[in-house]
Amino acid sequence: MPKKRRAVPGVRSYDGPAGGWGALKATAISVRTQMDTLEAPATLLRTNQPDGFDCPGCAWPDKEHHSTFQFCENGAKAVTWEATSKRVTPEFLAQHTVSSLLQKTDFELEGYGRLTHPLAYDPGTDTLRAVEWDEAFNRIGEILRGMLSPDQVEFYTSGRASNEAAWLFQLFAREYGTNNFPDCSNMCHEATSVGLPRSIGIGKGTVSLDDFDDAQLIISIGHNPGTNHPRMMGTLHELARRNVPIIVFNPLRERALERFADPQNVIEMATYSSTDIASTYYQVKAGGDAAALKGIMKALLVLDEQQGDIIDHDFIATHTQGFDLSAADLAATGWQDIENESGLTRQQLAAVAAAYAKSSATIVTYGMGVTQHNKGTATVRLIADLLLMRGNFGKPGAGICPLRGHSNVQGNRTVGITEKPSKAFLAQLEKVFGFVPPEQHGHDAVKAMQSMVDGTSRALICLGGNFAVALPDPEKCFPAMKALELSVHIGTKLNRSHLLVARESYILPCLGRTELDTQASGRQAVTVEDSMSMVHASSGKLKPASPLLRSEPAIIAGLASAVLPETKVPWAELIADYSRIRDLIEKTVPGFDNYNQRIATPGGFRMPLPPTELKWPTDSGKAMFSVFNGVHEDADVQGDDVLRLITLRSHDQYNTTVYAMDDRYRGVFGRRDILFMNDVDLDKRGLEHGDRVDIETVVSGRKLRLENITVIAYNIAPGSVGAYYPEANILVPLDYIDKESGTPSYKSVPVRVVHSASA
Ligand SMILES: Nc1nc2c(c(=O)[nH]1)N[C@H]1C(S)=C(S)[C@@H](COP(=O)(O)OP(=O)(O)OC[C@H]3O[C@@H](n4cnc5c(=O)[nH]c(N)nc54)[C@H](O)[C@@H]3O)O[C@H]1N2
Ligand SMILES: Nc1nc2c(c(=O)[nH]1)N[C@H]1C(S)=C(S)[C@@H](COP(=O)(O)OP(=O)(O)OC[C@H]3O[C@@H](n4cnc5c(=O)[nH]c(N)nc54)[C@H](O)[C@@H]3O)O[C@H]1N2
Ligand SMILES: [Mo]
Repeated sequence: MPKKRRAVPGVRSYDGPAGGWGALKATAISVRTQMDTLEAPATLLRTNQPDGFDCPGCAWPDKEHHSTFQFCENGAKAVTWEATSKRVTPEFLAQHTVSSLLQKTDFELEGYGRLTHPLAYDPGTDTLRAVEWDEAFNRIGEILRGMLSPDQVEFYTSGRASNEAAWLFQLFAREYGTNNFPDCSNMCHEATSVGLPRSIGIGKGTVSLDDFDDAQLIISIGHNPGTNHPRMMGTLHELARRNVPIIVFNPLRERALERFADPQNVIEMATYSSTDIASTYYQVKAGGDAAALKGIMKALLVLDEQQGDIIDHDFIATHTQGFDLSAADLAATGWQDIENESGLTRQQLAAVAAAYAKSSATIVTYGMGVTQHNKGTATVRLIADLLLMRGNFGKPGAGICPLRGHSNVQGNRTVGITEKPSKAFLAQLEKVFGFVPPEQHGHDAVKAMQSMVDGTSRALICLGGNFAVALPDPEKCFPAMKALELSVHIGTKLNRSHLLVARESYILPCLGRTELDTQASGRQAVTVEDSMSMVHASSGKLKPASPLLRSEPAIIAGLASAVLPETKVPWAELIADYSRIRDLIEKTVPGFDNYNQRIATPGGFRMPLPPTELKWPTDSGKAMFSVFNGVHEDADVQGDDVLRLITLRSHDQYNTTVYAMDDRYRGVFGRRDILFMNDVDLDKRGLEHGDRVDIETVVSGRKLRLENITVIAYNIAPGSVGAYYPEANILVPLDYIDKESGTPSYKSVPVRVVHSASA
């Protein structure tokens, strides 16, 4: 008997499939509220077309990049949000103090529209005032040259930056003298970038879109493609219609993984029908994936003993090392521990093993549900182990598929945004440019912020993003931003990190992907690398939001020229024609041979992926099995009343950018102050659907609290609760990280939930 529940404002169950007409309607609304509607159709149709721009929405690839326009609700939101006709003018800023703007929500701040002028903070009036570009560059140059050490400066990159911008940015910082490169990847897929090289020799996925045509089984762990990689839904939809099993592991029932109506599919649209996506849906506990993966592998070993021919012993002997140790550890791991930690039964995990044993080509896809945990790196390695056990590399239809975040986050890393550069890369920079780059490793995102908190880092230069809001623990991060001597933000829209002003702060407004970028040699294109390692060109056509905007490469060149009077890099020449930047990328980064020629073909080219040819660039030259100690995450907190908090994205947001206040598929409308909780956990606490609660973090010596949140009954694994990012970041301690990769454990914060004291 379903429980009778009280009505909660803005909360109602969503019974339809994901996608469908609701997606078309939502797109129409974002076009109407943001864009000049005359420009909208042409702009949206240029998304991911050969002569168009790369969609800033996500890093999922497109077939050949010249197919017909693929409708995507959240891609359209990302485009219309950038191509908005709203503007943040100097007049507006003169009337609003920075302190008053800080009282606004993230949604309101970006909602004011595009930045139009370079801005400097004026402490006398507490406002941002327009400045000339050269005034900003010169003053930033003076301050940076005055630092005691280049290592007092942090150079942050958000993964929307193009290859050209990112490569110039690392060149600038390394010529200046530091490897401090915090980047959004450190909060995202760092567990992949650290774990996969240890297992298979490279930190990237190994599948292409074509592999999905040949796959016989998909295992999807910890990602929500209906919202975050919507174009992937077309692929999953096709597979489901061909009866390829899709096994999902996710604590929440995500609607798009259950049922999806493809807006591309005329019949589904006309008949209001939909397709079931997941063949089986396992509601694993938050942080329970390692246990589940170990259970599946343990069951697979048993099957192999019983039936033979399940484990690919030939593949293991030829291509791998460490299998025996891994198998011994699996044998020693008890079922009771596996069941407790995963929340799944031995029978369920054995059923997955049986399905896996039947498939001759399997792809495992995964996202933040795997990486944002304090054993994220070790869990990524278990996924590789599972695939290696049946030789699922180097053949069609098989491999590993980490779903990247920002549309060019993978490319940023490829071209040198890393705090741990290889010796070979540094040597090549020295050879080509004749300056000696610093060897000492620098800071990742958490270390950069910790150095700002303890006062050793004094300046922050951000190529995009919203550093302080994306990181955990605003109670520590926000004051640290304000204590800096200098902060500089290259951005398109106002956000909170810009407003947490330092002693001196500059905001430098840049062109977005959709806009025309004209330099001395004419219209320019930039390049990006998608989740499947395809590199292709992107160029916008829209008239820039303001005549004063500069491109990201031009701004970086302007900064570098002002900071480094003796520079060895011909910055102005490079900006006149971006193909010269690409020539230099080709000279300094392996895999970019004939870069300019190869991006002239629609669809571009693929970066080298040795594991697809059964080559393993690990130390041993073989793929390496791993051993995951036990089944637990690091948090040393037990207790019946402790829950694991997952922080996640709503359907209407892009990271810290909130487009609107709805989360349609989860049935939440017009609000974000929500905690999702299972009925069993509600009952245990004497709570009811709609009650106001306070949430308190259990791991920290400090008191981290989020108060007066509405708890709602939701189909989420018992023991796990969910709340929205970035609001819930206040509950995530800055040092609560995966020690191997430095990634914050955004998806397994131990918390207690009680009736709100303020209700
Ligand atoms: N529209 C839109 N698109 C985006 C973004 C956006 O914010 N909006 N962000 C971009 C970026 S930077 C990224 S990194 C990606 C993020 O894309 P996702 O990886 O999909 O990220 P999240 O929304 O954080 O959701 C993670 C999913 O993991 C599940 N999960 C949480 N904890 C666990 C766990 O312990 N185990 C398992 N198995 N599952 C778990 C959650 O229930 C949720 O369904 O999307 C990119 N694309
Ligand atoms: N609690 C919690 N925290 C998380 C996560 C989570 O799941 N839970 N996810 C983490 C993840 S996966 C990521 S990737 C990070 C994201 O961290 P970031 O990448 O730092 O954050 P974004 O919100 O994507 O950045 C938005 C800002 O980018 C600027 N911008 C937009 N377009 C452009 C452009 O074309 N050029 C430039 N220069 N600027 C532009 C705008 O000013 C906008 O305000 O957050 C992390 N934080
Ligand atoms: Mo991300």
